[in-house]
Amino acid sequence: MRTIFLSCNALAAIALSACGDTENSSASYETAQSACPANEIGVSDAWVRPARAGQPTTAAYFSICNGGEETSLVSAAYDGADAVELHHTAMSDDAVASMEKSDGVLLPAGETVQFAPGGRHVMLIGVKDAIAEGSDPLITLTFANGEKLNLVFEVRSEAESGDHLHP
Ligand SMILES: [Cu+2]
Repeated sequence: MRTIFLSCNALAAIALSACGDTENSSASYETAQSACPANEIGVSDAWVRPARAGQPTTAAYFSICNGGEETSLVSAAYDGADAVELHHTAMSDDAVASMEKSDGVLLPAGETVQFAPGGRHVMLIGVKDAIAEGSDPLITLTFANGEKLNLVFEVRSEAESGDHLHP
């Protein structure tokens, strides 16, 4: 189990170590994939919408770069909620957005998968206490290869897009 603090320094350290792992480093900054930690899963830009007292659900977002073999994100856990689910917001033929639960999100080798408003997100259901800006909720991601990442999320308000509202 590792705890990753997602600061600019941490991201810089990841970029530097990725560079250091590359024999021929001249081209290593040219694609977004170069920020992938070698043989590991890297998560960046992890944030969660604040949850006010009495608000039972909120959503968490991040981007995952898989520097290792193909695997899947199979679950997420947050102690302060009754349940945590992997969701995908889908648009129906008549342009109505709805959320679907998924049992796993494929992470192809060398690719980045975004969890972002309007798309994939981690849904926190039955939030027990308010999640306020300035706090640092800890969410654990579990992968099919057995790897777990304990991530400190930033609590960040953004314009409401409605994607996190459960029907
Ligand atoms: Cu959802």
